[in-house]
Amino acid sequence: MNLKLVAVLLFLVVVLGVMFVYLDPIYSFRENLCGSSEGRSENGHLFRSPDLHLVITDGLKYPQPSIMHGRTDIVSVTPWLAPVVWEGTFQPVLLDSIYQKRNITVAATVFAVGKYIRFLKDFLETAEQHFFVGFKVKVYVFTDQPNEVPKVKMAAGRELVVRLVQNSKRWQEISARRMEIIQTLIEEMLKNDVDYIFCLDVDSKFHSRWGTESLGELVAVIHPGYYKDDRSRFPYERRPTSRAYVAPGEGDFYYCGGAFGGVLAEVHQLAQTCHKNFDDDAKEGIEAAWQEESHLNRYLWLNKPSKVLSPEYLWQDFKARNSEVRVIRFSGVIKDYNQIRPN
Ligand code: UD2
Repeated sequence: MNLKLVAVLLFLVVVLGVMFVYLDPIYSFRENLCGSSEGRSENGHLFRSPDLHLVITDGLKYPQPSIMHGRTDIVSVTPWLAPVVWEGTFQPVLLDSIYQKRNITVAATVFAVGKYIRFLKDFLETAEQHFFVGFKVKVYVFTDQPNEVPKVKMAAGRELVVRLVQNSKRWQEISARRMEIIQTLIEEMLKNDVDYIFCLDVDSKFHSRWGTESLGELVAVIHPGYYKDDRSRFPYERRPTSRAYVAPGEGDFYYCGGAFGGVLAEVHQLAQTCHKNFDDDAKEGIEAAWQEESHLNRYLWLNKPSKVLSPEYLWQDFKARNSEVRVIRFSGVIKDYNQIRPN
């Protein structure tokens, strides 16, 4: 082969290589971003519909919405324009129709370690009655006593997955270590068909609908105990030496450790950050005032939730219902800490 031909061939190989390296990711990125539906616009350009917007079923009927009339006793949007979900601010028929079309799967995690196993039956039975009814649901139960997990009849499309975890001598450790386990679970789940995940306390029961209105990228629940208080009274971690520290004059709301969720990538980042900060604090001999709940609150101060659920989504049975709470959807049961905690 003469030298000129070799040079031309080499040149072609380099040009093709450059095109592959630079153009392929651009096309792949566009495809990933745009999804699969494809069409041609009027002027002949190829376009792809991203379907990121909400699509309803043609012919669906529901009450006319208004931007003039609605609830006036509560605030239903945050200063960063995330919805705050209260009864009367959403239309279940409309939202269910949108997410049925998307054929979503929702996962829930719940930990029942040591004596907390006694709460699991009610949690699971009431979840069957109220949590994403009519949708594909996977409930992941983490326990040190897999044989004690109650047999609860689940509807078609709903599944219970039991995972073994270690017990601990300290309840604080059990509660806080959930973040690490949730982080690992999500890393596994990414291969599965799960779209959203909610992480919930076991010592609670569902009393009313918890459904598609709660879906969002990063979802947090306002704690029922502090939503009328000035933020100086919130039980944030106040020692600057902790990675959960929230300074005076900072913080939006006090969020619950007992319920949060969102899409997998967002909840993964939240769990990973809270787990790492909890561990790094521990190495320096510090444990935040409310363990992972304090780290969660620090995280959600810096990383604003895209949807906020009102205290309807985590009430406490010992509290009388306030008038603005028209529906209690999920509520912590009354428990005797001396009876159930290991320390
Ligand atoms: C609050 C939070 C909780 C957590 C904790 C601080 C709410 C309603 N609860 O509740 O989520 O942030 O403060 O650490 O916001 N668990 C066991 N076995 C045990 C102890 C705990 O399985 O021995 C699990 C169980 O799923 C329980 C959860 O950890 O629901 C939280 O523990 P908790 O309910 O005792 O925490 P509590 O009431 O202080």
